[in-house]
Amino acid sequence: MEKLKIAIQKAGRLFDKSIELLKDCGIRLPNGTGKLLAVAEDFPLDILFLRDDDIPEYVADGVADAGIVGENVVAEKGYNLEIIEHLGFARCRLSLAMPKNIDYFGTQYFNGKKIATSYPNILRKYLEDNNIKAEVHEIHGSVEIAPGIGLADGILDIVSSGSTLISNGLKEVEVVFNSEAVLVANKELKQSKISLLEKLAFRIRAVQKSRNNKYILLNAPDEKVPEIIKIIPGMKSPTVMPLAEKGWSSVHSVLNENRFWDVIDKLKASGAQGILVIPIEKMIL
Ligand code: PRT
Ligand code: ZN
Repeated sequence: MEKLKIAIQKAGRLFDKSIELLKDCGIRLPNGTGKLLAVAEDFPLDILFLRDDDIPEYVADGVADAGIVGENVVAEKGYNLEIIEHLGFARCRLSLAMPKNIDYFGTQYFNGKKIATSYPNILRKYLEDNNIKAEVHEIHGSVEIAPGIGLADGILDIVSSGSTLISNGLKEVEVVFNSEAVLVANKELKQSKISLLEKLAFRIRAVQKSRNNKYILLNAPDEKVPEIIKIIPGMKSPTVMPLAEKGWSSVHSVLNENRFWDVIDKLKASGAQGILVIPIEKMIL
């Protein structure tokens, strides 16, 4: 039987979330780590555990059919891969940073300067696009200490909270690239593999949707129901059921996480009571 081979990071920031996502997609892995390859139990899938930097190349070469990796790594390696889904975790940005006590007057500050980074390709492209002539100094690991030891005038590095920059006396001055984990695939898969990949992507979308949405139940006086329905329109239309107490109804709907508190405030103002919000496990539209 045809199988899909997917590469994920063997240890690091992407590992737990990658495993959790596969699990939420109904794919179980045998226990025990440290192996290069695992065979999934209830989906025709083999999982290869690799260093994240190697994933784009393995997928491009066809050693793996697909992979889960940061968009930053995909962009830096430059292979021609298909981005199938954005996965919403390992969000970060690649930013230019410089010593905090030096004035920054715009991108031309970096003209004639030396910039340290582990992302030379992304940096060179940015410099070219912005007409900056700077020296690119490629280093691996601890990029943030380069200005402090006189190795560079600035850096291009991954930022998430920004605390690493602050504790090294640096300030973030330009966001060059926004990144999150993505599912990538080889562009020349055979049809049988594409079908499996689509099946996996369908499950991933259902998991993602469910994470962004909540099931909401509330009680309201009948005369308030039309107003409340406008606030929580639901997937197709909300469910409205009479309560045992005359003149009252229960309204059920689905609520997007991004609008959560705003919607709750509006519902309360409209006379909703006994509001319950429940996580959704899967959402198939
Ligand atoms: O061993 P392997 O090569 O597989 O792993 P790795 O050490 O190269 O990568 P890893 O596990 O550190 O990160 C994997 C991916 O996670 C990256 O390629 C990014 O896509 C994503 N990611 C998300 C991050 C961060 N957030 C992050 N904060 N990767 C690194 N960092 C580091 C960053 O290098 C910096 O030193 O955290 C520091 C900044 O964090 P803040 O919060 O202080 O700003
Ligand atoms: Zn790496």
